[in-house]
Amino acid sequence: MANGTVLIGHTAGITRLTLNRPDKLNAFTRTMMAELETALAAAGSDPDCRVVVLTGAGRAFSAGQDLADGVYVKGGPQPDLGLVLDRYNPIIRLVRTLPKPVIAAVNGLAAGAGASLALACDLVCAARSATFMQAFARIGLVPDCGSTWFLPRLVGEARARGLAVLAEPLIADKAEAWGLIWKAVDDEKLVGEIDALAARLAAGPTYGFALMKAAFEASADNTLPAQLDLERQLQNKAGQSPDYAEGVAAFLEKRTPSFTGRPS
Ligand code: LHQ
Repeated sequence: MANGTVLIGHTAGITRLTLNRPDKLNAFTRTMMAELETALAAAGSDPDCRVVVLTGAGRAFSAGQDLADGVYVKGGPQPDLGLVLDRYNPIIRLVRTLPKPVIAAVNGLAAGAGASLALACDLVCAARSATFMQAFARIGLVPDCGSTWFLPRLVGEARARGLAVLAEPLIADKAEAWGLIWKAVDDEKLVGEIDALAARLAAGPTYGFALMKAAFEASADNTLPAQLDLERQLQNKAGQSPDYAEGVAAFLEKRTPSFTGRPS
């Protein structure tokens, strides 16, 4: 989409989705949510897409919900924000269930639903100048789009609650140190770092990655015995993939594997 609120690019197995409302710090409008959901679903079913990179245009990743897009009308009726979340939640579910890795390239501030979206991704790399802000409390809201689920799991209850209640920006270095994100990199190195990471994952065992995502997703609710059973089932599937055969053959032949990413 050339002039959309989400720019879409495809190269060599990599789909790049760029939130594109830089003047408004890529705050989410209804249009942007719809375009992102459509683009993610398309990337999910595109066999030529083996990794998705999600980033923002300009100086922010995303400032979260566009507060001027019908979620508040001065003197008007109280809105049902649950209906607003009915538009976000499918996006978060898609990121989590997409059968390929999703990388968040957090180029700048990620606030509110923008922070939640980044945290939903499989790998989060942030520019050192980026900050993560659970902005919700600043406007009397509850963290949403999965943040109350992601935060305690990533950083523990104490830090999760502090981030939510205080709604202060957390710098990328500290986010990395706390385990909120994978990595903070120098601003000028972010694009190169993401390109290298995306190229590496695009050449990876995509089907295995999809099964891996399913395993991690289920682990949140599973007992260890149930998770062991699930791993057994998933490994059975992975073991029948051509990438397993190729991976082992390449190891034994002392060469680099050439993965197709396909289940069969
Ligand atoms: C914005 C926004 C924005 C509109 C910057 N909206 N224009 C919420 C509601 C409903 C249900 C579902 O769930 C949610 C989830 C959420 O995401 S709640 C959290 C919503 N986000 C916020 O509360 C953050 C609001 N923004 C800010 O506090 C500041 O803009 C931050 C601290 C992010 C950045 O400050 P500055 O660097 O000083 O930039 P700025 O404020 O000057 O913003 C630049 C422009 O972007 C400006 O527009 P303008 O036309 O005046 O130049 C802002 O109005 C616009 N903008 N965030 N969320």
